[in-house]
Amino acid sequence: MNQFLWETRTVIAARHALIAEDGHVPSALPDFHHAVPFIIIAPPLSYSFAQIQIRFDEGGRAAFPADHTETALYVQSGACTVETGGLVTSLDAGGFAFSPAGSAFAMKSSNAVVTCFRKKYDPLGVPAEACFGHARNVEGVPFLGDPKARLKTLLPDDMRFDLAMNVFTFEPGARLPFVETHVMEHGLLMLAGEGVYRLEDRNYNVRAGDAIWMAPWCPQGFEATGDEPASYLYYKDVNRHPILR
Ligand code: UGY
Ligand code: MN
Repeated sequence: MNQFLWETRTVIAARHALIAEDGHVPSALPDFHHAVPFIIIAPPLSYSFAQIQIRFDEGGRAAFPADHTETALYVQSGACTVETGGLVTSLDAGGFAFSPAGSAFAMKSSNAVVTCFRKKYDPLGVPAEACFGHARNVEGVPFLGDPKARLKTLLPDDMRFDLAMNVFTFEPGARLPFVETHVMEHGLLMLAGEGVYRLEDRNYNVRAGDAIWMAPWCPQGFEATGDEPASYLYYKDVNRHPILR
């Protein structure tokens, strides 16, 4: 027997998961044509969200229906056009979009790889409208005063939104200042570089392409290792009373 066949870096634990690309398996979804969805994280693993990577081929198109689910999209590579709420926008790598619940969300591309975070909208007041942007136009704010750990909050930081999609970039040697333990759940994609992720009581070497699920209250820490900055995209549920979920 070839032992190599049975090796993977993927670990599924009680309150976290490291999901490496070596184990990805495509799904089929309605309204996907020449676009392959990989459902990286979803219930029953996660509680509040799904993390779906879509790989587009020539003439690719994909759509999510107008239902109770909202979508935040980030373009990892290539270029795509997205349509939601009557608006059409072209996005290249680093571009992002938000499509509110109740709006259909259509994507077209011949080469893009995108990550979508999807969650059931928890209504409060007037819902947010569709929005678009590019990470290069969002200021990276020093995290808790550390200029070597910079946080980009891509979506508007206000109570209309019940999810956040952020990009965190760490200079080599920079780290989260303490082991966080919080009610918010995370889905994460390593975009660049490498580092060590502390999850519950384990440490993992992580690199670009790795995905991580962190359950509510999963103790978590990160330190960038290697010579290049390390960067990750992540989802977080925000701005709602937990007992009302
Ligand atoms: O927003 C956050 O909770 C962030 N500091 N967590 C993380 O990077 N694991
Ligand atoms: Mn956190």
